[in-house]
Amino acid sequence: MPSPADFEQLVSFFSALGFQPGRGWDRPAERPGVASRGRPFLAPIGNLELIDGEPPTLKTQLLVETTELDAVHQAAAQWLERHEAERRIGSIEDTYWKSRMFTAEPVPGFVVAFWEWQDPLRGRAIALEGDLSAEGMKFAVVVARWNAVITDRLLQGALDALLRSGARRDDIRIARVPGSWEIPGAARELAATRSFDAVIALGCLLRGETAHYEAIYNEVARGIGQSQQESGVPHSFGVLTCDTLEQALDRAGLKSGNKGFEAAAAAIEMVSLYRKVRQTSGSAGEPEAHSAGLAGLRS
Ligand code: DLZ
Repeated sequence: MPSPADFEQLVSFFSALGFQPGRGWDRPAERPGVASRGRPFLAPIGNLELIDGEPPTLKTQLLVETTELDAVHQAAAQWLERHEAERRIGSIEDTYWKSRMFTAEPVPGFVVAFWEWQDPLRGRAIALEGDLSAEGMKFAVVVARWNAVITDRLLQGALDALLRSGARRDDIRIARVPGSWEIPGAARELAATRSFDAVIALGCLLRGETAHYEAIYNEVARGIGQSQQESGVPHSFGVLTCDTLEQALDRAGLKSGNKGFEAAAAAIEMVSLYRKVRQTSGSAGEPEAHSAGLAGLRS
């Protein structure tokens, strides 16, 4: 049982290591001298592990697994130095169980061990993700003329994202269509040429000005999705659906970013992801049928 002063020290120590503070609690004394309080610290992933047999360390029974051991060691050492207790921290050492560990004693008698697996990938979920480099990629951008004050800005945003990510001007084809209604047909035609790694769809539907707004919007969204699925070429969706022009302006570069830029970034990421999926499924000997939908991306 730590003293109140030790408790404060422990709270300060664990806060300094980067734990997220949880919702604490304080219970007043029902009998003299028996007030209590709790200060939880949250970890992104948590589990409680009981160990039988040879213990991981003889110095403590409290072990905290981390994925940033060096940073935790540095933060702990700094905290102990500030509290003039430099000597109460050990150096990082290898363990016999393929990990590295150190112990610290933030208050006398309270020892905690921090450890991490030596293999940095152990225990981590490895996600397949696309990169944001557009080098060597070819794009078709379909942009609606209706509400051009908005769609021109979306186009500028999309071109900005493509060029700044390494795409060459010659590898970007812009196709203008009358309105959003025409986007899916043009997108499908462009995808069918097999000349592009991705299609970026840009348009703006304004509820107040569009009769049958819901019907048109649904059809545009469905058509772009269908073209993507049937062609196997990634299509990104940069068709704004707003109640007012003001809202649309916000999403075309004023207050809420530029959805054209975001759509282009999504297209780049998806092309990169498709390529990685093809590479990994090739090396893992996946059946051909699995990647058939991606065949159009082969360069
Ligand atoms: C007709 C129409 C209307 C009323 N509103 C919009 C709009 O808000 N955004 C847009 O992109 N297009 C609009 N259109 C045009 C249709 O999309 C289509 O181009 C025409 O109906 C011709 O087929």
